[in-house]
Amino acid sequence: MGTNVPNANCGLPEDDHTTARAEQQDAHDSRKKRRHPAHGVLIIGDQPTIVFVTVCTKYRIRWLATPEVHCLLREVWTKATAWLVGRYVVMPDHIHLFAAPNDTPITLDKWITYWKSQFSKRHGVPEHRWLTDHWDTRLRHEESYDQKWEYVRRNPVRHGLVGKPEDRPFQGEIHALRWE
Ligand code: NI
Repeated sequence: MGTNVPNANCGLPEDDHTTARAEQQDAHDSRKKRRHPAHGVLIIGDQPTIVFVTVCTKYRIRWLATPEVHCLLREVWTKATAWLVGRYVVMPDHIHLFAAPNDTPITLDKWITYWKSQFSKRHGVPEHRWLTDHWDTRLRHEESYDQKWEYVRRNPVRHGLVGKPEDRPFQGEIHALRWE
């Protein structure tokens, strides 16, 4: 784990994302270069698509890692089925998740906007806000979902959260995404 200097990378230390560069660095670093994330997710024919998504809280306020929020996120994701949430990690100020389109014309961006607003409506805490934008990147075909998950799953250790119960992340899987 590195020093916890807040920066533009979702509040992550710079050395957090020196391994498994593809999706994590796209997710976090594109913000520094562009100010706004690039959304380049294409769905190509019948090829299976898995997208790695990072969603942050507004001002990186740490309100996500509670049982209530985790439970509601799971409910909202379970109902918002245009895209299927696979494995995910809920950190205090950001979420990493994998998602796959569920035979849908609804874009990833619209789907994310939808579940964020559903969540906020039901959560009912006005000061708990989402960053408007998000980061997404499509896994390249030769990449392994399992390997990416292993990397993301270790996020809490790299974030230095281990041993701090109040910051303990929440993680799980809603749908088993097919990656064949
Ligand atoms: Ni992270």
